[in-house]
Amino acid sequence: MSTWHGLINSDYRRWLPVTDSTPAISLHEGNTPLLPSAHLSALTGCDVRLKVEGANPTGSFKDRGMTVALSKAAEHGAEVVICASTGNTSASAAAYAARAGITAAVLVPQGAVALGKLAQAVRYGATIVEVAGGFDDCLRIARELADHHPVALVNSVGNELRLAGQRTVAYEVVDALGDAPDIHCLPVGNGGNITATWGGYQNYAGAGQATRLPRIWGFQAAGAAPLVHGAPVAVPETAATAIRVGNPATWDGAVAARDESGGLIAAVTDEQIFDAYRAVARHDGVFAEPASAAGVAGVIDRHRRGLLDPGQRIVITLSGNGLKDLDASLRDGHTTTETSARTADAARALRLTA
Ligand code: AN7
Repeated sequence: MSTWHGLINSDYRRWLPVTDSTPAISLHEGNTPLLPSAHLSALTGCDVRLKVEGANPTGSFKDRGMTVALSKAAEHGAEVVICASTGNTSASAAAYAARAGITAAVLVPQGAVALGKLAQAVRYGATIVEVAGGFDDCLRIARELADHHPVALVNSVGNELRLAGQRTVAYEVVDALGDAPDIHCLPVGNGGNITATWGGYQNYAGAGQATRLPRIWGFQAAGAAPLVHGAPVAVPETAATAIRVGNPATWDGAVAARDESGGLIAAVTDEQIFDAYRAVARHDGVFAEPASAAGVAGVIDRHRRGLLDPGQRIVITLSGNGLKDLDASLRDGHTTTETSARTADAARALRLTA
């Protein structure tokens, strides 16, 4: 049995911009499950697989890029890294910075970050600034700070290190399936991951590791869908806080991924996102955070509207772990039945007869 020691220590290392003098700052990220979904396959008549990115060390796909960004930051002797975040980037940056002995400064939108993500950043020892505004304001401030102070920006905007790391998801999918799928679906916020996922498939096909390229289907929340409208959204709104972004920094990359792959970027409502969030937990046993279910919502929506041909192989990225946002789960309704400390009462409450 071979053991896994993270992306930088794997065969994927040759795709990463690291050298012999780059220290490996790793939490053994990557190598995440690619699970068949019996439920979604039966529903759509397709072969649907779930790429469970919530299984990464800090619970999201961000770890793929952050291992590269912090390894390079450590190589260059950085003392402080900074990022803007809807939550997952801050948790990941904070963890990898802790491992590198670097200080992480994170800017998050006040009151609009799932508590689990904030708790991670706090526990990993990040310096946290809550900005009275949205993610777009956080990113503007982070960029200005990085321009004028000796701090390294680790947002994926123009950050080849982050994108190179995030491309590995496509390599893993191709290696698991033997070739690229017909369609790869994923949620879209700031546009970095759709850009990286497409870039990964392109790299692999270019190197002869895949014979074909997938269509990339990205999904934004309807209240935060600038790429669908073709214009920034001044006040983005969605309960899927991870993708509450009005002006994606990697706009051109996202549009190129859509157009070059013959794919699409479409909107799904919060209701559809939360329905999908419930469905993958209930039927597939995967607790993914709300935003990360946008790709599932999109597949279900396209199927219902007769826009999904059966017989295709579909991979859906579930980008983050449901444990990060317990409020979303409990707010969404839960069933508890109270009883006394007697076994017979519990049996009655559970409707167990005989
Ligand atoms: C679970 O943490 O942008 O389109 O600052 O956390 O690459 O932005 C998170 C984004 C999808 C969207 N799913 O990816 C951040 C941040 C989850 C996410 C996205 C995010 P991008």
